[in-house]
Amino acid sequence: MSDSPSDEQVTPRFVPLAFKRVPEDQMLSRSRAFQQSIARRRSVRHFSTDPIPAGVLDDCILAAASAPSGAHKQPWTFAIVTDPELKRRIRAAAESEEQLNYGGRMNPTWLRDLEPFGTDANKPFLEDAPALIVVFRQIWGGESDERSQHYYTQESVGIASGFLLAALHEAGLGTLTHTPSPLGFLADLLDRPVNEKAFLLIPVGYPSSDCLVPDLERRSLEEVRLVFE
Ligand code: IYR
Repeated sequence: MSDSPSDEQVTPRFVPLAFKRVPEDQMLSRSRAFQQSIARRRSVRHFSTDPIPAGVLDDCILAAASAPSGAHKQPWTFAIVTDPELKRRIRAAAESEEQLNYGGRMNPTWLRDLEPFGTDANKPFLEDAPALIVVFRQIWGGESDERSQHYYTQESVGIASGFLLAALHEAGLGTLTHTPSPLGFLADLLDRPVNEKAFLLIPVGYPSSDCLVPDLERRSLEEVRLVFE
């Protein structure tokens, strides 16, 4: 007798892992090449309006959706927004929240910490970028009357978002990890069900030709790495 969804669960068939060992003499050049490529990724706040070639965003989303997740629940939805009117509404909603943030909802220390980045409540990139990808986190699965539990959704969606940023960068696109706060308006504007919470808003496109970025330094290997031998 099966009286709950978990009773109906089937144990997956196990199959041999199709793992290809990289020859040892190529490993260091590959790890170095990836490190050097991803280190060139920068947060882009000034976008060209040029469109993105068809299919690129779909591939990147599939790469993101291949991330590991708690109990393989795959608790994510990725919304691609290119509709100018919808982008305009997202910008308006984000800017009205950010006006409150910059107007005092962020404390003085926070505002001072943001000064080097030159950010303010004005968010033209939400309309200039040819696409916005909104990452939603599913706090549970299925329909409300037959919910399935999801696990480690923050970690799972965080990892998927990292895959997505890396894939978009490797495809030749600029991105920003934008977190207008609070993010609730995104689920409303995109008509998402109650189990989906907006996690991250990622403007995507080509940097504008006059795009400036802050000249930042990254922590060195010695600063970020511990070795226990
Ligand atoms: N969400 C605001 C403020 C902001 C906060 C942090 I922490 C940043 O690293 C960048 C911005 C905004 O988007 O302007």
